[in-house]
Amino acid sequence: MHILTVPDMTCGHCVGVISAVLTELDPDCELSFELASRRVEIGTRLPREEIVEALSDAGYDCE
Ligand SMILES: [Cu+2]
Repeated sequence: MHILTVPDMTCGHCVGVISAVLTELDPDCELSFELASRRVEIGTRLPREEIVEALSDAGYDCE
């Protein structure tokens, strides 16, 4: 489980893009979005660095 903060995740479109990126990386990942606080919870075995890199490539820097 990783918890990331994605400052540029501001609307449902962003959630859709991020969801698609993460699902492509790991079709079995479990995602929970909290738009107001810009948080994403990601249940996956993927290493955190791989997720951060993929989201960055998609235009969403995160920490
Ligand atoms: Cu958006």
